[in-house]
Amino acid sequence: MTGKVTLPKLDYAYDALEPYISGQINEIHHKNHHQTYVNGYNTAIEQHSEAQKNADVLKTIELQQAIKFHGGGVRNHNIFWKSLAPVSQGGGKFTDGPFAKAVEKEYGSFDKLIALTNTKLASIQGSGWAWIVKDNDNHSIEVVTTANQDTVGSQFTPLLAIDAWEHAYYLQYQNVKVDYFKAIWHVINWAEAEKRYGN
Ligand code: MN3
Repeated sequence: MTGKVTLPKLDYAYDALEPYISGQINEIHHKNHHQTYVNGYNTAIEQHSEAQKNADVLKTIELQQAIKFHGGGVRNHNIFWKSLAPVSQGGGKFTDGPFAKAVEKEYGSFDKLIALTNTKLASIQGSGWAWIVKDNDNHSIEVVTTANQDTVGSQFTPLLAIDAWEHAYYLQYQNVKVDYFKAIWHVINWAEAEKRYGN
């Protein structure tokens, strides 16, 4: 079947984000969790296409949740891996392009944007994501959260995605997720945000 989504290769080794995110977490997160969303999405789309051929209205309705969940999982993780970089490849390093200037203008500093994002991350109940996005109408930079594998809509250009599911940190940080939220900024790929902001 054409149009299948695939698991993207990472731009860095699994252990390249240590000590902030362990190699074990990255390997399981990529090879198992992300792969599961890829498989789930492809299966649901194939079933949807079959149901459509059969004019099975109920089946197409029932498949919508699986498409939303696994499709969100695919897109969110694709953006998540790009949102991270090893320190040796610029992880954690602030930029000074148009995105950086907009951050300064709207928030005062990168540190204030990080503090706001951490507050939003901490407020997520259960599983979800925090996003630094560009509003496509007024071009402002916003911090938004989504529940489960919900993704941000086309109203926003996602600049950075942070995974707040337990599978993203539990093996290393256990219940102290606030330490994961503090640590991740050491490997945030601000250059990626700069690139996405310009597009
Ligand atoms: Mn995840």
